[in-house]
Amino acid sequence: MRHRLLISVLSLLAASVCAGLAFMGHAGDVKDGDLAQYSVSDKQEIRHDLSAYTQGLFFYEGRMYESTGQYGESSFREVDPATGKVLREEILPAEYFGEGSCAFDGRAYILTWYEGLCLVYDIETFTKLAELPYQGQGWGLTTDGSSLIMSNGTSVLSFRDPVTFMEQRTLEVRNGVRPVPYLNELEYIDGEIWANVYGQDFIVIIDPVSGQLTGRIDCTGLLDARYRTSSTDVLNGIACNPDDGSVYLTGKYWPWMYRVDITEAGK
Ligand SMILES: [Ca+2]
Repeated sequence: MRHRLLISVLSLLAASVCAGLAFMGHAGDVKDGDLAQYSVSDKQEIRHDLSAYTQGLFFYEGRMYESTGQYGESSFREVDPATGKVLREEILPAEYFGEGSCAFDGRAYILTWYEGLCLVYDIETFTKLAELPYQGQGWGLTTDGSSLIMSNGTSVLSFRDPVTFMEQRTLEVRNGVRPVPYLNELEYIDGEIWANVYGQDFIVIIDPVSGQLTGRIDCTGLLDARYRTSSTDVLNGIACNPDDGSVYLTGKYWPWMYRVDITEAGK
């Protein structure tokens, strides 16, 4: 619960925080005076399948699930959050590039990148129930408990009906006036949307009503340099266990995932 309490308290202080850091690497483009800055203050290492090109990570009823990508390597699996061991696995058809995933009402939803289909499985039996079509690319997926929330590589998130996958509304994510593109893996935590940004070592926190960023979590160095190889790919994968508020982060082809404490930078 630690991060929840800190974020709740610190959000009240956000207006007084003025880190003055440029965002998205474009110095001078955006003033981040209203953006709360967080970092990983503590982490617990948990093994992560080195062959997992992580696209989605989430908890459902106390169990952790992960979806992975790449043609011929894509899968959906249940993972032991204590050991990282893969407990169950469904290999996706070789012509599907797995993307983000989440669960709603006993069903797991797994996006595909270019295939335009959301794969729906019974989360208890891993039996495929449906393939729901959508337009455009699929990147990240989460749920606020009533809608599914999807990213597609742009700055625009779409809210979708869990039964039909039809789009209900869209939300442009902005930092001030500037759109924030490349939104990737998503996690709905305590009324806000956390999002990986493709190729970046930070996570953004998004107000799901206004689309404005409210915070930025610096994850630089989360995966220690000694574990990096030529195969190591980007930070991607956010899961929160609502039972205890614990947050887990990982990356594509990372040897570790981390149960993390998030605190305001400099505190
Ligand atoms: Ca997630």
